[in-house]
Amino acid sequence: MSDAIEYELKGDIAILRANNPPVNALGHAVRSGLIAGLERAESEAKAALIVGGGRTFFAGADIKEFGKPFKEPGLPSVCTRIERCSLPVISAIHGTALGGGLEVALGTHYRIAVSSAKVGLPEVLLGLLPGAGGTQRLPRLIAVERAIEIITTGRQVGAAEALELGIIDEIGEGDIEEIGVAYAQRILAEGKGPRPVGNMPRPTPVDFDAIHQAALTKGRGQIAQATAVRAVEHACNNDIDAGIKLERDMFMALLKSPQSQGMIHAFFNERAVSKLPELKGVEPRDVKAIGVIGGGTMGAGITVAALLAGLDVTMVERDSSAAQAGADRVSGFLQGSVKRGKLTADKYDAIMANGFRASDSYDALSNADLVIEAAFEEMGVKKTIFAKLDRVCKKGAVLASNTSYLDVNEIAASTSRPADVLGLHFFSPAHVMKLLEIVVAADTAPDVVATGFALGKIMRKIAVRSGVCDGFIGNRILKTYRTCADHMVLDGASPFEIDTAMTAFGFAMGPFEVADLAGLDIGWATRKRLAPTRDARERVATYADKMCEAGHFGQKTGQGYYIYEKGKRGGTPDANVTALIEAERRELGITPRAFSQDEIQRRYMCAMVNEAAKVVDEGFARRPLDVDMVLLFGYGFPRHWGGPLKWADLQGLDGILVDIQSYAKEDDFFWQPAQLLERLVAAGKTFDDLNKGDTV
Ligand code: 3H9
Repeated sequence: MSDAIEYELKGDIAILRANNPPVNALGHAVRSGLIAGLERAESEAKAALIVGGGRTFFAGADIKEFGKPFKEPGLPSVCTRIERCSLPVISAIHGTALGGGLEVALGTHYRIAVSSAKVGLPEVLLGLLPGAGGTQRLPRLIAVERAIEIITTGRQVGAAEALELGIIDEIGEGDIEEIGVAYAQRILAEGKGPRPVGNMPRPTPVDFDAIHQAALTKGRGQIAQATAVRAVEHACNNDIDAGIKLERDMFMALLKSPQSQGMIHAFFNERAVSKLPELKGVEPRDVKAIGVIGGGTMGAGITVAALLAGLDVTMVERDSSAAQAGADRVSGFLQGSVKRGKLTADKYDAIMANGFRASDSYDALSNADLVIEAAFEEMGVKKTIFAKLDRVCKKGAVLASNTSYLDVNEIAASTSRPADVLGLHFFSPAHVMKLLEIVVAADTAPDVVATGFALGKIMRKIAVRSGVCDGFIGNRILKTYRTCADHMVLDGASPFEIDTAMTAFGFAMGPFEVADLAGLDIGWATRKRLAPTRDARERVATYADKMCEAGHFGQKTGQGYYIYEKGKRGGTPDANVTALIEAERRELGITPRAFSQDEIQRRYMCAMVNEAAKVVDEGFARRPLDVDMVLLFGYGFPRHWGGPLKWADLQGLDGILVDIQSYAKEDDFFWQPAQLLERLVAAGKTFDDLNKGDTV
């Protein structure tokens, strides 16, 4: 028998205990261990109990095996074998029974769980659908609409809800194996036998066409959810074996799709991105109390994220009324968390009484372990603040700037302790957005970098290392694809067409909608800042400056690219913007041409990929996956493409290079092909090869 399933006979009960840390993924050894265990149980026991050793029941199929040749026994046949066992089979669930894990449990005849356990079918979050009977058994066990909802959202269902729905039969408290054995004994004592879910009546059909269409619309280009709806439909029209076969075909088709490859890339790399080889063995400094300079939206957001992570926060503002306004903002955000049920009222009171204070004096920071400056984006302002921090902060305190593009080396140089300085670039709203760029300056000490990553972990952020360049990883790439969008506008596309094309690609919002949300004054200020050093060959759209001169700063002024009416969601295209664009085209002598949705998407993505390749080649991002995670978690890049460089790999790098070279015939200043892209194409390699340690 395989070590991955430990077998123990306890009286009449055969215990099959998973031993495949960390999450008991259902790899080949586990699957064959389950089959062998059942066979042995049938010869010597009266019931079988399946339980997870360690911290959890099975967390699903082993995702690392996907893409490799499948080895028998496959998970669907394991679940069927369990279901057809001549003895009653019981699963005892703790931790998380997810995906194939829940499918194993659905194959068993009885299910008990501890109250902290969670169950779910999160396959759609990997671009897949449950492929071991989940779409056939769950709707036989619970109401079909509820099964569809659980399968298409991939959400984790708590034990209490699972009991109410009928996914599990009982909740017990205490040691999971003891609970499971006691439950199995009770089942034997009551004379109960196997109760196969597959033999339960087929679910009653619902309006599958409407549900399928709704899933397609909601998926914004993602296909897994809608495909899963069709798989559940098969449960209504087929016996269990035929349904499982159909489900299997659909699962295999999705597994080969670029979307699941993108999402699996995202799954592994959101975990890999913060594990830097250079930090192996480097101990982070202790961080319990932090300071935040600035009580604006950003400072308050950072404060809230830190407070929710259990840190003590002192906020400093320039005077007492600004400190009060900052404190009010923090309290408002936290009350929002209470309203949404994310924070209890008691916890809110405790935080406001003990964990947080706002002050107008830098002296309040003398005990802070780490300070994050989130003040106005102006080098002079930053230098003054860092000089003050240098005076008041204790030795060894980490001094961080939340700047989004300024030179962190220059900021560090304004202190007597540049080794303690780094950039911690949060994204607004900082208590919501997952991305944190850890900006490592020339003199930043390794343990300060490690402290940045440790803080990211405590605050549940996706922390990505960036070198110091204008805009760091994300905003530098953003600037390039935004410029590409501006060029398309000059040449004939409307901002609204571009937004439509990019939301169809999968972005939650198009670039012009995002600009309206962020405020158009930011881009205006950046253009003014960069104007003196701008290359004469650069094409710059100036209609946006005219919008700003007329006070169109986006959503906050009710007018940007779109007009926003109070009480209405979203905006409507502003005809004045179209007029300004047309005037500029006339001035420049441009005859506008039509852009198809495909061309808009292709040019936009090529600009993003080309700049991202330069950022990697220049070393500001260490690996392509760093760029991918920045765009996924900070810029709304669709997860089902895995990130821009994974998208590029999936499209084929040679085609992308050919397109960039053809665009360069129109504008060889903007479209300079990245040398890394050229080298990868020449070597027949992908960005993902670089993630795995390859070089070109
Ligand atoms: C499926 O089941 C398909 C079937 O329907 C049909 C098949 C035919 N496989 O997240 P953590 C690794 S699809 C391989 O940091 P946590 C993970 O990479 C699957 N590895 O811990 C990490 O490795 P490392 C459906 C896996 O406590 C380590 O375990 N199931 C798998 O924060 C610890 O993970 C899912 O989609 C796996 N299935 O969260 C569940 N899962 O240390 C996916 C984890 O090298 N997993 N690893 O970085 C999760 O959601 C979370 O990992 C879980 C634990 C909630 C379980």
